Amino acid sequence: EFKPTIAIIVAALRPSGGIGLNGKMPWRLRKEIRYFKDVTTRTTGTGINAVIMGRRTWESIPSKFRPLPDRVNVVLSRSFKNEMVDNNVIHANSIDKSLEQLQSYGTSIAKQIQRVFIIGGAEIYRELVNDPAVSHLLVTEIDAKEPVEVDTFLGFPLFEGSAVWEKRPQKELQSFIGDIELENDIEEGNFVYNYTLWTRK
Ligand code: FOL
Repeated sequence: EFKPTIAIIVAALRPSGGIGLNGKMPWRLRKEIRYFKDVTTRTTGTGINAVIMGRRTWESIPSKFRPLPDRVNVVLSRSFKNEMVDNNVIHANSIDKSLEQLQSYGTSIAKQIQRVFIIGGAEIYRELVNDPAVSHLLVTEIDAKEPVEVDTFLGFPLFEGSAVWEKRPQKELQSFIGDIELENDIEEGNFVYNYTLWTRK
């Protein structure tokens, strides 16, 4: 049976939940993007991870960085008619179809899909956060010293208190990410941020 761990990963401003501006992220945080890359890529043993994203997030990734290397990339769009694999990128029109495709793709390349990361954007987070298959949220909580303009938000309540999700102790995050180094209160320009893990209550 194919039951990979499915986690949402996102960086969001507190307390607003802002995540985007004009189709891009409102910041460029070099250590944070390295954390994203390390966490989404890291596996134990022989498997490979997958990243699932919406079509607009795919378009927001600089073309020199996509498909994100060493991960199976899945792009979701309602206008994809059939599931297909094109240049190592899986196209699908639903999460269920994505998981089916991932299972058979993993078999075809003789690598098990270990973890699946939902990497956005807002519309995808909003639709998938309520799917009980999503067991973990990896949230980078960003505080801004000076106000930041955003036009896109995490589509679900979290920082104002969630009836569904609870923040876990840092040692549980460390155990989830293995040997990746965690730093606290990282400062970059206008921003100070921390990495957190949330699970269902
Ligand atoms: N979650 C977190 N915590 N931080 C993010 O930046 C983030 N970004 C997205 C989704 N969840 C996130 C979606 N946007 C790249 C660019 C945009 C993007 C996701 C990834 C990207 O180019 N990543 C490269 C590394 C690029 C670099 O080294 O500058 C990669 O290989 O992952």
